[in-house]
Parts: sequence; structure tokens; C-alpha cells
Amino acid sequence: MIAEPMTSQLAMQLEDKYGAHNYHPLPVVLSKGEGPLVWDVEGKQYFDFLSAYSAVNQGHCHPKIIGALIEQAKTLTLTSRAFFNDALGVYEKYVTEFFGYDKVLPMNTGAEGDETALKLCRKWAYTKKGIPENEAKIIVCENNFHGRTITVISMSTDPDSRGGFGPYTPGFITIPYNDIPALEEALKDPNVAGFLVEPIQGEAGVFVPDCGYLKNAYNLCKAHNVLFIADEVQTGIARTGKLIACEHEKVRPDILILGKALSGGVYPVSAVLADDDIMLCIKPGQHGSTFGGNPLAARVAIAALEVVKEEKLAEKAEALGKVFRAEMEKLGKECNLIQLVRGKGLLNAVVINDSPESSTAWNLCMRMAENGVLAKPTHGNIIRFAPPLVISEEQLLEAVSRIRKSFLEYTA
Ligand code: IF1
Repeated sequence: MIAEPMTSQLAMQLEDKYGAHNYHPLPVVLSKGEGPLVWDVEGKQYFDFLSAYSAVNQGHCHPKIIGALIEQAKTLTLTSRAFFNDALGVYEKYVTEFFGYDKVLPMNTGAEGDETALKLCRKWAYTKKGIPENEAKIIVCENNFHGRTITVISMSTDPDSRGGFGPYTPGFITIPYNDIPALEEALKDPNVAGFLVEPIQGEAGVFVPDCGYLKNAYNLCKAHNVLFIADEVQTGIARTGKLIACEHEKVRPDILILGKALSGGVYPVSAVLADDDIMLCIKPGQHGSTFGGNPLAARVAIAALEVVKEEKLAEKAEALGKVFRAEMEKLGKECNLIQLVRGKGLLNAVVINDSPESSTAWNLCMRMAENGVLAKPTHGNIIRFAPPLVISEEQLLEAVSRIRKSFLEYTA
């Protein structure tokens, strides 16, 4: 037991001493959240512009989602899939109708969703496409981020994510992102079963591909009988101004992977969606998870999706994203710190006018934290801005004025 009153200092010391050193967080210790706001241990209030990497799109501790959690937690939490439960089917009907697919396979984390999609794609390759056993290949993109498991990092090109963790899972072809000719070339291999892609590359610094890229890629996949697999773990659930980011180009992925905000960040819930022709390739006993599809997850996810619809979060993200980017463009003209503003909906990034090796972006994030806005640098000189979608326009503009203050203080 820790007898002393909790302070930020003590909380950070405890993590440092007893936790693995696999993160380098900003020195802010949070203890409470509500909507787009969070508070630290000392009671200082911040706007959260990370949203737990787009998991809390519905805002922190949304009463409807927390209500569903509490009610179900008092009734039944876990049965395993050895038996049926009275919530899973209800959720499966709801989520498949919501996204327009025949079937869903429930998992817990995003990485598991990606692993599930890869397994599904390989099974389909052998049972439907007729690729010889163990020969299936899946095309992936440079600078992808799909999670932390061994197979998922085997697809990575980031030295931090993959270095020193070999040997790696074979069966992947890596091509540059946003490069249709490279995809065309890779698709010439008859053993290609799938193309796994993020509609916007989050970890790469909110890299938005050219308009038409996803549509062209999808059409090429169709022409080669290759599954188009979209990792919408970060871009999905209204974040980019549409329910899923592929909708911007009217692309319907063959396999859709969701996570993070599927639960409003309340509980780990991920899902893989596909039609029968693909999903029924996996038979009983061939895939699963102790926690996947548990009643608590099912009730929480239904509530989280209802909030997205009821509060028109996609429309809000679309409108507020335009306001935010315009404000950042304006700020860019006032100081010489901003090289580029990019993003879609409320998934945005500002590229700082300094080298990735410089500490400018980190120092700006520290300054913003002092002024009550939390954001995190990525790749050294990029700052990602992704507030909960429940933020009001007034709150967004208040946050913008704090960001502006921080940038102008920094240049002064
Ligand atoms: C961390 C990044 C974001 C994801 C996509 C699958 C997963 C993720 C497109 C895996 C997870 C996270 C995880 C988090 C940091 C974070 C991240 F900066 F590393 F890239 F969001 F931008 N597909 N993204 O973005 O989901 O298994 O974690 O539930 O610390 O690793 P998970």
C-alpha cells in the first residue's frame, strides 16, 4: 500500500521504478477525465488532444457508455465462448448492420484484430483462391503501424518497432504507401492473397494519401482477386469525418478491422468484419480468444456506437476538422514554426519547421501542457492533434488559443 498522498512526482517515480521502460511519456499524471477534458493529480485541467490515440472519440467517461458498463458488470462479465451469452448475438447483429457486413469476429485489441484479419486472409487464400499451402503473401506498406505482436512487427519497417525482435514471420511484401504503380507490380505475383492498408497512416505522422489512392488500390485488388483489408483501428469510428475513412472514397473493404473507439476507450474491444464468403473460411476451433465477444464488451460497444450516431460525431469531426486546420494555417503565418498542416476530420498533424532530431516539437508539447493542452510529438518533428469528437466548437477555439499562445511564447 502507498500511504502517502498521491502526487505527480510520486506517481512518476512508481512507474519508473516498477514498470518496464517501454514508454517515454510527457510528465503529466492524469487522474480524471470528462468529455474532452482531463485533470492531473494536482487538479490542473487540460484539453486532451491525443484521445488515447483516438480511442476516446466519444469523450472521457461518457455517461451512456459507463452506464452500460456498470449495468452489465453487475450482471455477467465473462463466459468464454465455450457457451453462448445473451449479449453477444445482440451486439453482432448491431455492429454488422451498423457497418454493413454479413459477419463479425470479436477480439480485444487492435493488434489482435490485425492478426485475425491476416489469418482470415490466409485461410481464404487456401480454401477459396487456391493458393498452394504456405505460399500466400500479403502486401503491406512502408511506415505502417498495426500493433506490437511478433507477426505485426514483422510487417513493420520502423527500426524501433521491429529491431532486435527477430526472427520475423514470413509472407509479406512491402511496398511504398500511396504508390499505385508499386501495388500494380506487386499484384503480379499470383500468390498474393491480400493488401493490408491504413486509409491514413497514423503513426507515420497522419500521412494522408493522394485523393483516389484507396479507390484505385481497391479496384486493382478486385482485378487480381486479392482481398482489400483496411486497418481502421485508428481512423475508424467517425475520427476522420466519416464512420470509416474508406467511406471518403466510397471504398468498402473486403475485411475491415476496428478497435480503439469501438468501445469509446472504456474497455478493449476490437472487431474484424467481412462477408460470409470470407468469414466462414474459419471454422470452429481455428481461432478465438478468452475475452473476445464477452458480454461486457458487447454492451459497451453497442453503447459506444449509439453515441457516435446520436451525437452525430462523424459530422462534427468533419466540420470541426476544417475549423482546426484553418486555425493552424493561420497560426503558421504568425510564426515560422509550422511547415505543414495535414489531416482529415479531427485526425490532424502539424509538421514542425525543424529537423526530426531537434527537440522543438517536444518542447512545444511541454509548453502546450503548461498552457492546458495535451498532445504528443511523433517522429521527432510532427505533433498530432486529435481531440475527442465530443469537443464543442467553443472548446476547440479555446484550445486553439492555448496552442497559439504556446507557439508564440516559444518563438518570443
Ligand atoms: C502504442 C502509434 C497511434 C493502430 C493501428 C492497430 C493498432 C494501432 C492503425 C494496434 C495502435 C497505437 C498503439 C499505441 C500507440 C498508437 C499509435 F503512434 F503508435 F501509431 F495510435 F498512432 N492499427 N496504435 O494505430 O492497436 O493493439 O494497441 O490496441 O503505444 O503502441 P492496439
